[in-house]
Amino acid sequence: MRITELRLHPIAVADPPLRSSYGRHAPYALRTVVELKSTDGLTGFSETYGGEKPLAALAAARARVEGMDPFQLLSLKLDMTAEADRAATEAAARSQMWLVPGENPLDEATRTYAAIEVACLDLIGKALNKPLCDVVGGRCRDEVAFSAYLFYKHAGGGGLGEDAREDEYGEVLDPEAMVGEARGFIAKYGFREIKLKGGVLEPELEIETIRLLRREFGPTVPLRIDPNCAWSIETSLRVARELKDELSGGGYLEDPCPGLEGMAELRRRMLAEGIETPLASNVVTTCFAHVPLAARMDAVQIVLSDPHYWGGIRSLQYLSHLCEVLGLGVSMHSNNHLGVSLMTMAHAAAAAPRISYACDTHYPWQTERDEIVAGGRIPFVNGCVRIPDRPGLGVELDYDQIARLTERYHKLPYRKRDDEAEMRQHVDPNWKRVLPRW
Ligand code: GKR
Ligand code: MG
Repeated sequence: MRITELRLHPIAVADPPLRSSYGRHAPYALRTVVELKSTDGLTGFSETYGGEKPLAALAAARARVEGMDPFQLLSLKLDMTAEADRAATEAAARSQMWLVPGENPLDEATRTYAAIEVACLDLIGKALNKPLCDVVGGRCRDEVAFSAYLFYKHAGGGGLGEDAREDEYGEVLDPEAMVGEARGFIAKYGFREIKLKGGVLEPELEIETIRLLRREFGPTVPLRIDPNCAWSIETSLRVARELKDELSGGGYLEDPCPGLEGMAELRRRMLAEGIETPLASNVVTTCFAHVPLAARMDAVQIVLSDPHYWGGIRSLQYLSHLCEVLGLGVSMHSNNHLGVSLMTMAHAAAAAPRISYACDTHYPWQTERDEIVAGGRIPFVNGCVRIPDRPGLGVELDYDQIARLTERYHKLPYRKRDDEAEMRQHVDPNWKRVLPRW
């Protein structure tokens, strides 16, 4: 089998005005759908970051990909990422602190390779008539648990004008409203772990939010909070102290403060006070070179994997193994995405045994009107996605939807995610991302 054609579909997906330390989400999130056609008449898919740069990087890979045998992933990986991986030894430069995910030029090669790899594995699964996780060595679970990924948000459901989406949760800018959002998420999807995106309100209010969530759902629902580096070491320590009980029992503190050194110092000071809440990260550990370093410094105890920027599904398996050897835990990070990415994440987690936490997903923030998977939205049952008994990723594309979302992409004035610009336009004309803010 050979790849005959690489097709790229840039799309725009309605997204509510969610808040984080990056700023505010724009009315449409950008994604790219990759399609590989083969000499066997099969088509493999993947979904990745959107906008100009990811699209250009994928287009530049076309000459290498067209004509290749999709089974020969190793040589493709070496060709595309070896140089970037060598450069990644400059660990700090590869951090995800200032750039929104998908915009760091240092992980561009890995991201681009990942999108091609997943589409090749989808092709291989289809050629062998096997689910994707079974063609990379088999699965350790048939269903993958996801967490309720809660965001503070402004009023609005995403989209613009006649294309605006219903606002399911309304404005959520205080602790009580967040409990309402959480109730909605859990009633609708059955999630059994909660992640709160923090770094938005004063830390006292975010502490209060976690306390109310604990009161509402009890200790059997693990809680995690992620302010994306918005707190100083001092503030992080105070939050860790105040939420010592609430973040225990399967919860964690994610990227509270900037930098590997900052996280390591926080950890030392937490342990000195008897606070054992693990620190997780998708900011200071974004590539393999970071992992032994973070372990040695004890800066991170849980690495947040993500097939989209760690180099695909097989890289996630390596990461799972490496973390096992180093005694680190593994969970999964997410960004806005649709059903093709959700299935990629589910297959990746099914094939990576060290993942022991419910994976993050932005999926509930998108709607049926934007789904690109034929047949509509992928269901969560008790907070889990089941690995379908179908070849490859187990989904096909809805081409009418792709056409609609591509048309919308071309009408948009922006070609990259810029949460700061959204803040300045809608909330405060002088808003700047300041890390740490508190
Ligand atoms: O969607 O605003 C967001 C998140 O802040 C996302 O961009 C982060 O990468 O979910 C991510 C995280 O865990 O840091
Ligand atoms: Mg995070």
